[in-house]
Amino acid sequence: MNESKDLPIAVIGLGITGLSIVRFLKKNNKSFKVYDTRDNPPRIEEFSKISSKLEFIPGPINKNIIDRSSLIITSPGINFSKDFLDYSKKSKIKIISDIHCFCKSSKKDIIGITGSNGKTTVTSLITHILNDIGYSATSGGNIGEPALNLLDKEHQYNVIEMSSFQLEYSKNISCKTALITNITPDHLDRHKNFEDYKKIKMKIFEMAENAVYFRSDKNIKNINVKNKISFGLDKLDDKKTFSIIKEGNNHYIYHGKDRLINEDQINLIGQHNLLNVAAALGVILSLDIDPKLTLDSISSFKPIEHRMEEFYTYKNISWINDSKSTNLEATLAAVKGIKGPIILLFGGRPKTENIKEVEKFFFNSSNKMIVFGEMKELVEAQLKNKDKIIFVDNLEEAVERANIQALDLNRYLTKNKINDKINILLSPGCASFDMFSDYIDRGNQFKNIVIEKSIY
Ligand code: UMA
Repeated sequence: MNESKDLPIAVIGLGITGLSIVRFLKKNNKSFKVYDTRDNPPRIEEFSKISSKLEFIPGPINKNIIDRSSLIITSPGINFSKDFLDYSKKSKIKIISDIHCFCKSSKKDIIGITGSNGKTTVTSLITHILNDIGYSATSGGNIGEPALNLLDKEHQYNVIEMSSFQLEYSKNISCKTALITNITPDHLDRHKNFEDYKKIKMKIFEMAENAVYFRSDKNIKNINVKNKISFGLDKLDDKKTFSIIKEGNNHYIYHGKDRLINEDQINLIGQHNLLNVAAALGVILSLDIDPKLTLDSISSFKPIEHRMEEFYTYKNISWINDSKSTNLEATLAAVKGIKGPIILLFGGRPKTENIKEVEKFFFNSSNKMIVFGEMKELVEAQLKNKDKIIFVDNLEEAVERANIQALDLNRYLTKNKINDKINILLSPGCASFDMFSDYIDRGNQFKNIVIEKSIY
């Protein structure tokens, strides 16, 4: 930390991250003030127990804060105005993230994980594998537990999910291994443009000892790290590569020339999840651990809540909660990996104006789409297959209509002796804020509606 003047540090935001920053600063005997635009931010009560209320200042985030502070440590959800950023540069007051502070303070190995999709699954999977094979690992960051809270209980490996919001205000973070799962446009309402978003994501490799990356992704390039390990969809013999290869009806993960594991041995649905497993294997290899030692651990890993979570099956119908899909790419990846017909629950607040690519979803003529929320307008205007699309007003109605469609289809498949499983998939491809407080609330409501109605 670099305090240039004898002024307090400004902590911006009093959510879970803000509170973790406050605890960190108190432990290090630093003086601080906390700013939040809300009078009653989410963690104000916990804050009052550990700090004086005088250290909390509600109100707009403006230049006065820069004049009154030696350094700014920001929460990820803050979108600073250009004026604010320009003035902080001019005043030479640095803005850093909680992740930046964590990386500078941690004494253990950090495995940093970012990407537009899959990062939470990979973070959990790596943590699970490492603990299962006898190492000690813990996870934090964007996955939920703010990274700074881990400093009190550091394990051999800190597996940290890093969002673009956190990386934006992080510099020269030195990960033992840094991983990018993939880069597709996301959060463009927050970042200047896609180029800027890519640059922010690539910052994870600055100072990393090892880099693991998706080699089939054109957006991940010019990695300036000595030891590179890749995963992709083409088979390479090199021992520093992992590949997903289709043989017969099955997909396999290869390490160089060696076949490691097949999709039936993994409890995760979809091809994108095989890539997530390959990414985790890349990280394992980067730590000089033999990937063959991890196969049982991979098989025992269970899907995470709200990410391709198959939570209910009845007859031949499987209900899958993928509420974490908050962008189109996540939804396209989800449907691509599923075998059998899909009834897709799609909608919310769109993050992009062009959704024509979603037409791909109708590659299977039995697929149907049920659309809700603000996305309805774009679907109405841009998608052609209207006979396969049903518009509804809320999630409850979406569940009811999906169930009717699935039962109809099931009758047809049974009559024609087709043995396909039917998938009802909530993979909204949108932000949730038009109808829910966040993706977790959306996923929980979905599961509750299905279970309460005892759908059959
Ligand atoms: N807010 C205000 N005024 C303020 C401060 C915050 O209105 O003065 C609002 C923000 O605009 C935002 C909300 O409060 O809508 C939360 O912001 P925050 O920065 O206080 O968030 P935390 O509660 O600390 O949670 C953050 C991450 N949230 C965001 O990046 C928005 C959590 O990721 C993360 O789990 C947590 O830190 C621990 O690291 C959530 C997320 O949605 C799950 N992440 C995005 C994603 O995965 O796509 C990046």
